[in-house]
Amino acid sequence: MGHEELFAQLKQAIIDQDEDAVLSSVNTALDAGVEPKTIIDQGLLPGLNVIGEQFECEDIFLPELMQAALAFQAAMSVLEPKIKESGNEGPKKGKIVLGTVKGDLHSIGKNILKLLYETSGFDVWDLGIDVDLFKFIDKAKEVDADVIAISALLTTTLVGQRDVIEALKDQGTRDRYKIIIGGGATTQVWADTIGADGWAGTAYEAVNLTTKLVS
Ligand code: B12
Repeated sequence: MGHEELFAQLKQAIIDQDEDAVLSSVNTALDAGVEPKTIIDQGLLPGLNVIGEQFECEDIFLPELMQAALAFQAAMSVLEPKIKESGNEGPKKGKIVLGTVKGDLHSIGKNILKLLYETSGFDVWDLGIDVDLFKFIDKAKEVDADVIAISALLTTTLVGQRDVIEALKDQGTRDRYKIIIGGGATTQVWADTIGADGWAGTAYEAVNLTTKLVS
């Protein structure tokens, strides 16, 4: 089977919310020598985008959305250790406190970002999802972080990113950290509006940007 066909199969398995099919397609692709990161980018994420569109058009509903997310996460449990194996053993680049804002339960993009940060030589403190703004601030202070990276997927939770920046300003510690924001609902314009130090549309761009910001 050619790679294009494998990607189509991976994408379709996510669209079908079929965990077994996702896992067997992932294994087929790995056996065919496809890189784990390529499996994610060319197969699984395009499938998740279709799921998002179908949800928006009300072709599918929350249970299907959740099922697709679970199938995606099952694939990540196979791919993540393989990506880590190929990780960076060189000198550490910096300390990052990462999380998804208060009220927001989306973790997939944040987890991909965490994985890429770790394999690119950063130390990451992942606070998880639904993170209170003071948790970001307290953890950053505790570990003497270089960067606070904040994810948001919903237009209703975006303000959580601004709230972290405003609270840091109130405490007089805004300039101690680089603040980088991202996640489906965010834009460069939003990052500029709230005074973040950077925005990236993909986890790969985020790692490059963060590397520049801390060097
Ligand atoms: C999977 C999913 C879910 C899953 C999440 C499971 C999980 N563990 O994450 C579940 C089922 C829980 C869910 C719930 C909901 N969801 Co939802 N969900 C999605 C879906 C389909 C995919 C999201 C995703 O993981 N994408 C893949 C990742 C890799 O993309 P990403 O997060 O954007 O991350 C990339 C970049 O943005 C970047 N990045 C991410 N974080 C960061 C951080 C930094 C600092 C940087 C620099 C970069 C960066 O790197 C990543 C990799 O390249 C999207 C549709 C879509 N296409 O995005 C809807 C979507 C985000 N959900 C939506 C909605 C409405 C909901 C619900 C409100 C539905 C409901 N009625 O209950 C709830 C909200 C729950 C809550 N309080 O959070 C809407 C949001 C609309 C809006 N603009 O506000 C979307 C867009 C669907 C739609 N089109 O309507 N959802």
